[in-house]
Formats: sequence, structure tokens, C-alpha cells
Amino acid sequence: MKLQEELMKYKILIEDELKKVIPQKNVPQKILLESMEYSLLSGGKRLRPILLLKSCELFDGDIEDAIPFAVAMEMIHTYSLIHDDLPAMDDDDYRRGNLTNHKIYGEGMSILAGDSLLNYAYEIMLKVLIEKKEQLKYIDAMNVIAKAAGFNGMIGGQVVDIDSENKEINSETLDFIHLNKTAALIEASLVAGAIIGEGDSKEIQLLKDYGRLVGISFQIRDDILDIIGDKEKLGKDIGSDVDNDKSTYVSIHGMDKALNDLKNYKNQAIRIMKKFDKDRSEFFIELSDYLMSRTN
Ligand code: GRG
Repeated sequence: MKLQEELMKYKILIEDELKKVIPQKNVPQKILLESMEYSLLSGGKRLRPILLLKSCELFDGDIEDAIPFAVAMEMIHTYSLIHDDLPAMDDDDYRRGNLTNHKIYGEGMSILAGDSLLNYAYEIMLKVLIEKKEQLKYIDAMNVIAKAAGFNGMIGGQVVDIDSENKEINSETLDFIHLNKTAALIEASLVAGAIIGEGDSKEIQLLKDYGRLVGISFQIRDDILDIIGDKEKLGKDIGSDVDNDKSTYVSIHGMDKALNDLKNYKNQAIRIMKKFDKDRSEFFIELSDYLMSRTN
């Protein structure tokens, strides 16, 4: 399989959908819609929606059914990045190679753009629930996404992350942060896709386990890239963890262990996906390899 071509094909598909969702801008609140669109269409790997669609396809699900949930997932991810970049949080000037949302639109507007993207994500999922009201699987998928994004998921992880700044933390606390701040949405994308594709409960659990491993590894790689990454390729400044006095996988465990654990998690993730037919699991196997050596 040509992984990069496959990723690009799905990225284009998702971006075509994202371009359609921001409504007409000829309204009094047009500045808000521009601010939402600025971040939503500013690039990015589109990893979470790609995982959601691919996971649905793994079970022969129709990706048309999964597209609104993939779009919603990317909106939730984008809102989290806009808010994370704010001066009250990480105070970053660049994201995906562009100025951060608040640098262009101001802090107030960028808080509201994040809020609107979050609300709109639920509107988009609820529209499917209303249209297909007899199908419980869509409610299940939305429930998984809502929980992963909330106080027992990404927001919970972000809270402990902020609360841990300028403090010595142990590896359990760091694991909590990574599992919630980063892995929760990645895991939820795979689980929601599997639910919509109608995988059985054992298969959904395999996707969940794979997602957790990919999610943790994604964050470990992020921590590594913050030290050895290339600013141009990353589209943001490196060294921000040190600047913000943040504990990372590398600062707690050291670079050698970080690289070694990354390899172990990758092998575990591959073992899980090998339980599916080879032609179906190839994408997920190659993806775990790529994500753990990614440079952006
Ligand atoms: C503000 C509630 C709230 C949460 C913020 C996403 C997040 C939580 C913080 C961003 C900071 C960070 C390093 C998070 C770890 C997850 C991560 C690596 C996010 C970036 O995701 P990518 O690499 O981004 O998929 P692109 O730009 O490719 O979409």
C-alpha cells in the first residue's frame, strides 16, 4: 500500500467536506465565521477524521454515513488547538505554519471561534441522529466522541497538564495527561468509526486498544519532536515544552527510553491490527509505523 497516497486521498476528501460546512458569510457575525474557517481550513494532518473513516471502512461501512462524524471530530480538534494556543494556555504564535487564530482575530474572537466550532460539531452529529432516528449506532458514536472530548477526556487531560506546569510530576500523572489530552480523541475516532461501520464488540475493543497505543505514541513523538524537530516541517516553534516548564515523556524518562517505548508501543499496535485480514489491516499497520517516526 502507498500510505502517503492513501492519506492524501482521505485528507482531500475531508477537506472538501470541511469547505462545505461553514455557512454563508453574509451575516452580521461574519467575522466569527471567518475566524472559524481560518483555523478549520489551515491545513493539518486530518489524522482523527481519517482514522474515523478508515475504521468505518474496515468493517465495510459506508463512509458517507461516517463523514459528518469525521467532520465533527476535526472541528472539536480544531477548537482545542485554537484554545490551547491562547495566551491563557500555551501562548503560541504559530500553528500549522500560520499565525495562530488569536494573533489574527484577537483573543475574544478566537475564544468564540473555538466555542462555535465545538457547538457546531454537535449540531452536525445531531442532524444525523434526527434524520436516522431509528439507528442507535449514531447515538453510540456521538456518545463516544462527547465523552472523549469532555472532562473525563481531552479537557480533563488539559486541566491536569495546565495544573502541572512548573511542578515536578510523576509518570502516572504524565500518563493521565497523555491518555486524556491526546489519546482520547484518537481512540474515540477509531471507536466511533468502528461503531458506524458496525464492527462487533470484540472488534470495537481491538480498535480502542490500537487507538490508545497510537495515541500515547503520538504524544511521545510530539514530545520528541519538540526537542529534535524541524520548525519548518512542524509549522510551529520547537522548545515550547521547556519554555513553558512542562514535564514531558522525554524530560521524565529520557530520550533513550522514549525512543524504545515508542518502538514497543508500535509493535503492540501492529500485533493488534494483525488480528484483522491482511488487506484490511495494512493501512493501520503502515500508519502506526509512519506516525511513530513522523517529522510533523
Ligand atoms: C483546550 C480543551 C483544550 C484542549 C487542548 C489538543 C490540545 C488539547 C492541546 C494541543 C497541544 C498538544 C501538543 C496536544 C497534544 C495533541 C497534539 C499533538 C495535537 C496536535 O495534533 P496534530 O499533530 O495537529 O494532529 P494537526 O495540526 O496535524 O491537526
